[in-house]
Amino acid sequence: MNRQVVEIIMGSDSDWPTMQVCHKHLEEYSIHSRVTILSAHRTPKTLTEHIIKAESNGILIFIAGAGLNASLAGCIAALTVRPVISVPICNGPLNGIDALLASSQMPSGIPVATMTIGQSGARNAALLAIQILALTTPELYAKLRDYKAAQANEVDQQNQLFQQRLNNEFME
Ligand code: RP5
Repeated sequence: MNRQVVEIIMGSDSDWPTMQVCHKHLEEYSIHSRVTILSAHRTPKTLTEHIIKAESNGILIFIAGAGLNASLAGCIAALTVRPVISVPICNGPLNGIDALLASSQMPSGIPVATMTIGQSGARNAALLAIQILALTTPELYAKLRDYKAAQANEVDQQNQLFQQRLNNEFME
């Protein structure tokens, strides 16, 4: 996909080690995302202007990564009708629980799709965005089917090896 249709927005450059996982995963599906640092608390006015412009420039999905009192995803969701996916960053004294609750406990009427805390969440955010795009892009749908089949195959192999190991241990 040449046109940038996914934007990753993070509250600080300290969120990049987590959000880089999301960016990389999108790239694996040839989805070139735009990455921007904007903060709900530190740059509220720029964030508002940015989201309005991004939507009219063709961004279809926003992925927000923020830690602590993570208002970023909710603020983006307040400004757009595009899907907003949130990745709670694992930092601070509560290790991301605060960010998880902040972005999952949205008031009725303003949905935010909140992922797992940290890098797993960043990967899942990319996959969810790909699944949304796959609704109208058959090549992405096919790639996702292959990915699911490979994942299932990996678990089958793990199980076979595990059964062999158990058998060997039992025979000893
Ligand atoms: C949040 O505060 C950011 O998303 C980041 O996770 C956290 C800490 O930011 P820095 O102090 O590292 O800039 O707004």
